[in-house]
Amino acid sequence: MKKTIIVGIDHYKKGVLAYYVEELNNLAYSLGIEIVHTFSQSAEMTNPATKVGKGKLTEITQYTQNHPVDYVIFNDELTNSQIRNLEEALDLPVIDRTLLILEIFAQRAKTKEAMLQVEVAQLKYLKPRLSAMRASFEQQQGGIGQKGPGEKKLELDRRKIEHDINKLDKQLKAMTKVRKANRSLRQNKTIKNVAIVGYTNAGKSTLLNTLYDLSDANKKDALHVQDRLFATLETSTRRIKLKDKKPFTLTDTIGFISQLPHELIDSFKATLEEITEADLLLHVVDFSHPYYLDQIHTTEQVLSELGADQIETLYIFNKIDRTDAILPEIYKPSVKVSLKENTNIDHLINQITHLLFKSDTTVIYLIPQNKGDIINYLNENAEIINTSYENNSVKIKAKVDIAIKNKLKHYEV
Ligand SMILES: Nc1nc2c(ncn2[C@@H]2O[C@H](COP(=O)(O)OP(=O)(O)OP(=O)(O)O)[C@@H](O)[C@H]2O)c(=O)[nH]1
Ligand SMILES: [Mg+2]
Repeated sequence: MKKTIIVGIDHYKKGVLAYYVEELNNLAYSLGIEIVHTFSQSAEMTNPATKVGKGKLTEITQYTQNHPVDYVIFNDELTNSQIRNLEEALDLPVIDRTLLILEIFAQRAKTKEAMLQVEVAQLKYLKPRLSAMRASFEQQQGGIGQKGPGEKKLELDRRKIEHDINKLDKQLKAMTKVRKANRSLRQNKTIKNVAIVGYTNAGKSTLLNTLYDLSDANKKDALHVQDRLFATLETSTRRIKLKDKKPFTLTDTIGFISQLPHELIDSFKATLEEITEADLLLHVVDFSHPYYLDQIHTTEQVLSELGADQIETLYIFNKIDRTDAILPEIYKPSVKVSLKENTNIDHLINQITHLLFKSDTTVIYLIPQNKGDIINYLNENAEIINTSYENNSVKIKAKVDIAIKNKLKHYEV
């Protein structure tokens, strides 16, 4: 296993740096990198040229000269010149949090679209940092002692990157078109869209699986759930039809993390559009996490960056099998659940359907029995309260939305 040290600048409130370092630890570990030491630097002592101050840099150099270390990972994003200065001083490859997250996304991406999205993000990150990154890549490849290629080559590479970004962007745009078309097909059916959001590892995919499991469907392909950061990099949508309830679509997407690289948010915009166009957001929170409040805050920041902060939201405080904490008052409406132990799922479903369909009205229809298609349509798309038979007609009391109400006006009694 490769060994690294972590350097974090403490510009957080008390104790929170330790949590970000722990998170960075997990991220690095899943790339097969072991953290051997952590340095923290108070925010007042930073130096714009090297991020850390002179004294800290000496301290770090002394450590790396006397211990086997392969990388230095910074918890904060670094500029081109900071990377260059640090690599010169430390004589080691320097990586920042952004690059680490990009690397994980690159390893986890499975679909063509996700792979393209990550590649574009990587190129956009790389472009302004080309000269510095080259040194670190060469060192990683064992090219120690070799001089970096000349400026001319660098210029060529920059142009090639520009060209590649444009090319990949075009391919992504084509995929976005297909995705849009699929989505508008769904919207034609006046079905409501629900999107699951939340910090990575909160239980989003587990939530989709739980609801899908309770749903009437023939074939059930469960989503991949795992106890690690960024298990999901693809968007998955399922039609959920719970007993006696109206159907809706449910979309699971990538989790958020603090300092989620802008390049990633940008290139994943198409995937994340499912969120901005949702009728309701289910914000899943790992309630057993010591810093769950920070995670909620981070998630809400990304949502507002996406322009999705005005969408009605149900907070789902998950993993109550692991905590006795009291629900925070400010996050409402909310529900406490354990998706693992299936605690409080009925309440969860009622909350979701209440929020989603609260503007529906109760209507009584009298439909001739030979109009089977209309009866089926109601059964599929409305919440049926009761059904009875009168002469040659079916009397149906149902809760319907405005679109159905307009469409079936003719049969109302
Ligand atoms: N103890 C406990 N663990 C849970 C609960 N719900 C989910 N988990 C576990 O939490 C881990 C993460 O679950 P996922 O559903 O993959 O989380 P996610 O939010 O989709 O994560 P990413 O896709 O990585 O963003 C898995 O190991 C789940 O089994 C719960 O109620 N209690
Ligand atoms: Mg997931």
